[in-house]
Amino acid sequence: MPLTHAAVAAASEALEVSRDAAAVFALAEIVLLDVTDSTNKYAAERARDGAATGLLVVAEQQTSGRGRLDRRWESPAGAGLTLSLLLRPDVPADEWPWIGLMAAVAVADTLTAHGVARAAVKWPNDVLAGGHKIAGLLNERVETPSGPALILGIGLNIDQSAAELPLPTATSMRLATGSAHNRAGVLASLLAQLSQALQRAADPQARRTAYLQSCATIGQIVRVELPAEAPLTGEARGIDAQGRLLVATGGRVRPISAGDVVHVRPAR
Ligand code: BT5
Repeated sequence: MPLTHAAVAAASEALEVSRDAAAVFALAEIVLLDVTDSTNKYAAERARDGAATGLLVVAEQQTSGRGRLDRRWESPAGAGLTLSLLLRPDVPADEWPWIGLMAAVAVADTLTAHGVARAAVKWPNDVLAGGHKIAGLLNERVETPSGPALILGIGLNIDQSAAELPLPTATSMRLATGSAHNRAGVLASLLAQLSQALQRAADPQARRTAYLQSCATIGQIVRVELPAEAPLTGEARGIDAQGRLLVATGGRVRPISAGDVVHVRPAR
């Protein structure tokens, strides 16, 4: 069923409950688009034009949905959720990665609340269900005349059949649970979870605990493709205060701030 503006606005009412407590995240404006190239691109343009924190952009279809490193996010019209949230976080830039990490936890928690088994985060912010990718996040810092902004981009597979997914290693809520899900309802849960998660992002202890609980990467032998050097393999041991993945390899522990992780097998 297509999302309507009324349904998205109703979904955002879930936020009213936590609005007092969560000054970090109140929806200022909702844009629902039938089609756009990329909601992240749209939100970034609005950010450069001065849009305030709390702009939510939801698209029924993206013609050029983006992943990290110029990869693509493929999702048929109306099958999943593709959205971006513009934030202007009032915290130092080295805290920003935690906002993205917590957003991934919010997606995993939303899936769990909707009956998806074994929903977990793969560091840094892919979301898996039973080891298959069900959601991806693309978080981008954008420089704007009124200061830097953070665009949180979320693609979540809801109604796709196996044939509508780009890879055999991908899944959707429908495939994972065997039943259909109301997209407006999923959006409402996701916004409420995001609101909570973004509050937690400001608390070093709470965010670390929440991330470690949700993250399937720790305790795995991982292969990490690094931006400018040869891939490395080692045991993912934990995350540090900056949210970097700690990988034990070649007799030392390397903090990884950016890279593509493959779970090879459990460490023990
Ligand atoms: C991501 O990148 O997973 C981030 C995806 C973010 C998409 C959202 S949608 C709303 C917002 N607006 C945008 O333009 N983007 C964001 P990455 O980790 O680089 O993974 C990309 C890879 O995931 C692709 O190369 C495919 O292999 C795979 N992929 C593409 N579409 C997928 C899907 N629907 N489900 C699972 N995997 C997919």
